[in-house]
Amino acid sequence: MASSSLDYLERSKRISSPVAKELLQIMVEKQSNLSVAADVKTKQELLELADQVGPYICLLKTHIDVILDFDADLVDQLTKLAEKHRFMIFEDRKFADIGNTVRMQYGAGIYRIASWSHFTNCHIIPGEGIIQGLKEVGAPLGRGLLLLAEMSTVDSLANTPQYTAKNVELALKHSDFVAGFIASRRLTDESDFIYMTPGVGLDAKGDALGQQYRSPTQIITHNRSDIIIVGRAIYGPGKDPVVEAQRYQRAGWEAYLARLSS
Ligand code: 5IU
Repeated sequence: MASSSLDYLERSKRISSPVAKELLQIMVEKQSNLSVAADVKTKQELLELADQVGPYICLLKTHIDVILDFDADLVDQLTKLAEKHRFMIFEDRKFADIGNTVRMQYGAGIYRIASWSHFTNCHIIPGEGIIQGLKEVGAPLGRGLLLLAEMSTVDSLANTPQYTAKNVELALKHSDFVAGFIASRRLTDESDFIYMTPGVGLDAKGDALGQQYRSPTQIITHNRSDIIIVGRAIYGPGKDPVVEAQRYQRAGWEAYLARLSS
């Protein structure tokens, strides 16, 4: 049976990645396949947003390098909020350098991403060495990698069949560290991975810089992805993050139930 037709609970028992397993368990417990993309500028904004939306999400996606006043206390507090509300953390770092360099970028520097982020992601532009370099740092800490097999933007160069297929090939080869993909759809039934999709919105169709939005129904029910990643639709101008997080949580979960019954 294709694993996308199994429910999240059944998959949590079978999937090999420990972080994907924990994430699927949280999704079932909280009835949430919503990740909030917290693209805010300050420590206080990030912590406030995480505390507000925390009850409704399974995963908080960060861009830690945009935080003006980043310090080590921020990740301590974020980790506490993740425990309080039971969500996981995904630093959307999009590594893209050679293995030797990403090893340092992931494990060291100011941000020490591997020390606090359950998931991170990379482009496979440099080839297999980037996965090997990240794995050296992340695997001993029990972290998981997501491969950027597709992007949501209108003219992304990642969305070519050959490039996407190479992502799948490398994920299968490194399934001890690769937990899943960033993609608009499920890419393989050969082995189970977790799929996360940005570019999701119920109202706007896109932004002025090439972003495109599709509905939770399209992404979860029809494309068989697992997690919707939603940013500005939740905390943008005039939005109430609690109301919008609840709305997207509901929409994402209904789309999942529709997939199971289809
Ligand atoms: N993001 C995308 N598209 C992608 C990838 C990542 O939008 O293909 I990979 C990120 C960028 C931003 C979030 O952090 O997901 C989407 O935010 P909005 O919902 O505000 O567009």
